[in-house]
This record gives sequence, structure tokens and C-alpha cells, in this order.
Amino acid sequence: LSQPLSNSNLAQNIKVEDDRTGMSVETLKRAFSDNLFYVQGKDESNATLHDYYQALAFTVRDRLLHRFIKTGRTYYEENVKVVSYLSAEFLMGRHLENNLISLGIYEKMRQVVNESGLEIEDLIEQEPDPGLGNGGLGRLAACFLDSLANLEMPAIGYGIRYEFGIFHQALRDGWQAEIPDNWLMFKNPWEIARPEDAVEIKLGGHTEAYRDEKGHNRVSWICDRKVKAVPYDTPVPGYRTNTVNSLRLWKAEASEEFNFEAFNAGNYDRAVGEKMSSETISKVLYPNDNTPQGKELRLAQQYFFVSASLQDLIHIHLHIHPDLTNFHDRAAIQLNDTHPAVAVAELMRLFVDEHDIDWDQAWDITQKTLAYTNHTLLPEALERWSVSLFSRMLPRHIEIIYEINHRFLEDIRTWFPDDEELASELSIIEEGADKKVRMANLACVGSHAINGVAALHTELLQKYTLQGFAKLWPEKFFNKTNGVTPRRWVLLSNPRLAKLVTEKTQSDSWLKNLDEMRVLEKFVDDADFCQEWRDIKRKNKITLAAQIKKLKNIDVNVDSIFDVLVKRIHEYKRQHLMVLHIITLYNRIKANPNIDIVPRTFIFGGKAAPGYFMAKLIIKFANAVGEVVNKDPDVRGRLKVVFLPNFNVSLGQKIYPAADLSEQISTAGKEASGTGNMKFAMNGALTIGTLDGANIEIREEAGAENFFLFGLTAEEVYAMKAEGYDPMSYYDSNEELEAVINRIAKGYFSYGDTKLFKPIVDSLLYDDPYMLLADYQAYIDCQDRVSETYKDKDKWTKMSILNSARMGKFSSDRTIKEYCEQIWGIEPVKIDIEQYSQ
Ligand code: T68
Repeated sequence: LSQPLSNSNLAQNIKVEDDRTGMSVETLKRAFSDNLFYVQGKDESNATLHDYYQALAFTVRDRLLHRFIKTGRTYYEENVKVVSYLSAEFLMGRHLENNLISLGIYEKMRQVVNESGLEIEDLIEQEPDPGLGNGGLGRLAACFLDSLANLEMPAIGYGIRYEFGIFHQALRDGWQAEIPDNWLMFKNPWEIARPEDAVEIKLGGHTEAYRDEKGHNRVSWICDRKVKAVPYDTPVPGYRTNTVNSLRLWKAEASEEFNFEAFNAGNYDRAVGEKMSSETISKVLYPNDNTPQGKELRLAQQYFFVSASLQDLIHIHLHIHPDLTNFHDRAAIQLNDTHPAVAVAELMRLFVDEHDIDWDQAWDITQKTLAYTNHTLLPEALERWSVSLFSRMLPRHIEIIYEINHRFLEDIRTWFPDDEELASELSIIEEGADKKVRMANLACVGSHAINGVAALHTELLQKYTLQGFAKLWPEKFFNKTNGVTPRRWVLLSNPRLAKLVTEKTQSDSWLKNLDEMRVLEKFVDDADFCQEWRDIKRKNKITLAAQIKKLKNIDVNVDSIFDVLVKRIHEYKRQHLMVLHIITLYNRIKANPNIDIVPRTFIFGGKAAPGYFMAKLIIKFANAVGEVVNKDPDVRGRLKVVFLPNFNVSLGQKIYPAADLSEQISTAGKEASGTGNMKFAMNGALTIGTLDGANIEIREEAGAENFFLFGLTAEEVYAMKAEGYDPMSYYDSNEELEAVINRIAKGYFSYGDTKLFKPIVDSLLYDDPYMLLADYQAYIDCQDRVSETYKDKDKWTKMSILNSARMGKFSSDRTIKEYCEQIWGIEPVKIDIEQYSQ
């Protein structure tokens, strides 16, 4: 984004049928060979599958670039307001297939690849899955970028180009083992480095007050370390639109200035050391989900990408505008959780210290620009940085935060003179022996909008987690129920279903307006349609069964219920409750081997944070139970338990379309929203779930009669805890539950070892913070209803169709329209690529 240096229209020289732009099969074929030869330096005599993948990727990338360049230029020339989505995580999933589909050249490319004697699916599988996120929060950011481009909204994603993404999970003897994810080992064809746009990031040191030439009191930050942030841009295309937005990820490098000094001083070792420690900042993604990692390097990561992104935005703004006084008219900045919340202080620093804007005006612009999304209700998950660490790394920012807090508390004390309790609850600084900066409070104070990610979550935020702020500024609070992109999660993942919907709705416009899926409702009593619906699910199950065979060497029955729980492993998500159900059914079989039981395949997937002991033990537990159940001859294959290793976006794409039953069984009041729940339902799985997060809204949309509901409500959970919850009373009074727990405690699933799963047993019996025992019987009864319903094929099919048909609300297009209209003030911009017309 800079003034053109030449006004001759170079792009006009590019013709449609040139090898880098043409869309005909002939041209695509030529381009594919050309890229293999000139980019990979190979021909058919020595090319590997990976070489062919690279050649195909470059062929596709070339065809995105016109739109990519024109999109950026249009935003610049038309001087439009742009939203920046700041997120420490973007879990994008593989690009190749998505980009082929967006461009509408998937089938042509299949033909091209086939004519080379290869299968396009094999090339697609060569791409490493870019795992720059942990779970829901990072994947949501990716769905949002997809919807923004699809809706032709001016937007940019800003984040960190981690050299190592989320670890690869292997299962060894049922235990999780973590393997580094070296995803950049081969070149990444989707990113374009922009070293010319690098910015400097300061760290450490101290501050000095001075008086400037106008006689104003100013502060300067004398850092003791500088790091260079180098941007890498990845194109994000909309579905069959000209809009191709950018995901700009920052890589940390050693600053030349510092290297140079050390070299000059003849200190080669120091120069090398400096380089290594600088590059550490973007080295690896912290693998924690819903728990903060209080490490110094994590704070450095947060500041690093926030400062780089804000400097970038200010730089672009000043290209077009004389000053920053209208910054908020041209930029909306969304903070994805508190990970980028230091933006409040950094934007103030840039305005006040670097651009000489007075405090009050800087504060007004900052608040008008920023908005904050909260993603969790777990109190232990709220980020708090120790003031001493913060001061060491960001000495100027801690001063600014104290100043913001001072002015804020002054207001509070004026408005609520006798309420010191309120002041201490709202304070950005938590007082005490070890003072803390509360990042959620900083984000709330510095933003004009605060939102939760599902109706219940927003309600509970206002009632509990952020109640003081909600009383103070009710007008700042919004609900923005999450959504997922139907392009990746239906069209790409479930092409069979997509084809059927397109046939029946006589257009593919449902992919841009998911409410149109409602048309399917009129086919629920059409026997042929219902048969087609079942056939598709069955084919998807066969595909997944083949994957299970390949990954685990387990044979599964495709006519059994595919009962699936895939998500990060966390006690509040209650994977172990599903294991208790498995053991219950197993006990029933052991008591009566001829019992009439509906066959089930239990499928688990998910990673545990490497330092989360209980989560890792739950993985071992599920695997250990599976091992016993799968090989017991009494079971006669009626129950199978599968733990698929390394659950990620690519594996999800295979799993959601093949599921019959979606397990959404978190303790009510703990899951902010969930988004896997939406992916399952769109693909025709029925949900067994609690009244938690977006489950509530999914049930509302699908109809209560098409949803398997069980368990305590959030209010009941709170009330029970307040009264003094006694898990042991459930064990004492429920024979089936007692038998289940006893079997575990006796070491039945651990070769007689009674110690192995003792932490799980003890946690359940003596503490049970997530109330599995309180919900156990309701869950088991509900599962019995699931099995009964499954026997009635017609009924199940009808429920499945209605679930898919009624998920329009959960398209991230709906979510993004709400953010654009109500929070960001962003409007669509048409991108005209006529100059490269086809
Ligand atoms: C998830 N949060 C919520 N956090 O748990 C889920 N946390 O209910 C919701 O649907 C989703 O966000 C999207 O709104 C997360 O995924 C993290 O991954 C995370 C990462 C680092 C630190 C803390």
C-alpha cells in the first residue's frame, strides 16, 4: 500500500490466456508443467508427489494474485474503513482445496492432474495442515476471514507466523506424545514475504521524561532490545468473488541495527546470540487452550504482533491522511480474546509518545477503534500478568496502564463515591503482594464494544464474570453468537451432501445464504430423498471407516451409530463422561451377553495441553477402556472405541460428515459457545448435549424434538455448588454408576493397576468440579433414548435432515454481518478486475 512509482499500466500487458492467469484446461495444464519445471526444477522423471503439490499450489496462487493485488489497491484508493482482526491464533486448515473451490476451478484441475496420471486428492494431502492455533478460538478467526472475503468486506487478519504450530499428537500405549510441527520445512507456496514492510519492535529498558521544543512534557522509551517484525501475507479469497483479503503474519528476526553494533564491536558470538533470541519470539505456539501461560515469552509474543500490526496500520493511514485524528473512521480493530489486549496501551503510546496527540484525544480515538471479544467463563482462564514482569518488558506500557487506571478509577469514585469494592473489582491492577495486570479489565476499559460468543455466554458474562463493567456500561455489551463457514465445513468436507442440496434447491446460492437450506424441509417425507440422505451418510461413514482402519487398524461397523466427541481435551468438556457411558454399556453386556443393544462406534479425537495432567490421563483412560472393550469376545463387536490421533482441521473435515451423533456434553455454564457443535449439525448429525453455549441456540433452531437434551442447567450447577455438592451421594445411590466406578477403581482397565486411574476416580468421588456424577443418570437415560430412536430409521433420517436444514443461523456469514453492522461500521466494497477480464 504505497503510491505507485510508475503510471504505465503494466498489469494490462497480462493477457487472459497467459500461463499465470488463464483458466482453460489447456492453459492450466501448461501452467502446471511450467511450475513443476521452473519453480520446483523437476520434470516427470524425478518429481515427487510433493513437487506436484507445489506445482499445483503455485498454479492456483498465480490465479489469486490479480484479485489479491487489486483488492489491496481498491481499499487504498477508495480510502475505505478496514477492519483488522487481531488474533494470536489463526487455524486456517489446508489452503489448496479451499482456493481451488473459491476460484471455481476444482473440476478443471482434477482433469489436469488426472491427465498427468495422478489423483488430485493425493496432491491435496501433501500440504501440511497449518496448525497456528489451539482450537475453537483460532478456528473461529479462520472462519471469520473466510466470511469477510465472501461478503466482500475490507478486512485484514493480523497474527504471528509461528515456525512451529500446535504439536503433532502421537498415541503411544494410549498416552499422548507430542511431536514438533515443523510445517515450514518445505517452502510455503501460500505466503508472500514482504521484508520491505518490516517494522521494529522495542523491548525492555526504561523511560525518560523530557520537555519537547513546544514545551510539552513528554516521555521517551529507551529500550534495551530491538526485534524486527517481518510480515508474510497469505491471500484469503472469497467464494467466487473478486475479493481476496490478506492474512498478515509477523515473523521475528534480529534487528540489523543491533547485529551491526555487535559485529562492529568484534563480538560475533553476541551477534549470533542476539539473532537466536530475537527469532525465538515467533518460534512456537503455546499449546494451551482455556488456560493462560504466564511465561515471559508469551507476553513478548503478544506485544510483538500487536505493536507490529498497529505500527503497520498507522503507517498505512498516514500515507493517505495528514494525521491520525480520523484513525477510528478508517480502522476498526477487533481483539480476539485478551491475547492482543496490550493494544490498548500500545495504541496510546503510539498516539501520545510517537505522534504527539494529547492524552484525551488519543484515548477517545483508542476507545472508538478497539472492540473486545471474550471467549471464556472459566475464571482461571482470564489472563493476568504480573506487574513486575510487565514493567521489565514494557516499562512505558505499565506507566500508561497506571495512568489509564488512575483516570478510570477517579471516574468510578465520582460516580459511586462509597463503593470501594466496585473500584477494586474494576481496577485494571489487582492489588496484593504480587500485583497483576488484569488483561480483561484493560480490554473492557479500552474498547467501545465487548461481546460474548453465544447468548448464554453473554448473559453469564454480564451477570458474573464482567458484571461490574456490564452495570457501568450496559450499552457496550453485545452478543455475537459464533458461526462456521459452510464453504469449508459443508461444501469442501461433504461434497456429496453439497451436491444433493444444490440439486434440490436448484442453485448453489445456499452456500452464500445458508438459510436457503430450509428448502430441504419439504423433502422430509419424500422417501427417495430420505434414502439419498442415508446413502450419503453411509458413504461418508465408509470413508471414515477406511481412515480408522488406516490410522488405528480397527475394523468398525458402518451400520453402528457413529458417536463422536472431538475437541480439545479438558475436564469441563467431560470426555470422561462419555467413557462412563461406554463402561455402562459394557457392564450391561457383561451382565447379560445376549442383551439387545444398538451397536455403537465411539470416536474420540483431541489434544491435551502437554502440561495438563488430568487431560492426558483422560486420553489414556479412553484408550485403556477401548482396548478392553474392543477385544472382549462377549462384546461381539457391538461396541468399538476409537481414539483418532492428531485431531486437526484436516481430520475434522473427514469426521464431521460421517457422524451420526454429536457429543456436546460440557458442564452447563462452562463452554462459551462451541463451534464443532455447529459443524456436526450442518452435516446431519443429531446432538446429545447440555444447555451450554451455542447448544441452546442450536436446539432452538433445530426444534427441541430434534435434539437430545440432558443435564443440569447453569443456574442449577451454581445453586448446587452453593449448597455444597456431594458427588459421593450419587455413587452411593446409583447401582449402575457404582459398578462403573468400581470397575475402574479395581484396575479392570489397567491390568490390575489400581493406581493408574485413581486420580480420575478420586476427582469424581471427592470433588467432581465438573459434576459428572450429578449428570450421569440423565446422560445415560438420554443415550438410551438415542439408541431407541436410531432403530427407527425413518425418524432418525427426518431428524437429521431437519438439523441440517435449520442451521442457517450458524453460518459465520451471519455472525460477520452482525459485527460489521453493529460493532465495526464496515461495508462491502466491490473489487473490479475488469482490467484482467476473462
Ligand atoms: C474457545 N476458546 C471456547 N481458547 O472454549 C469455545 N485460550 O467455547 C468457543 O466456541 C471458541 O473459543 C470460539 O469462541 C478457546 O479456544 C483457546 O484456544 C485459548 C488459547 C490460548 C489461551 C487461552
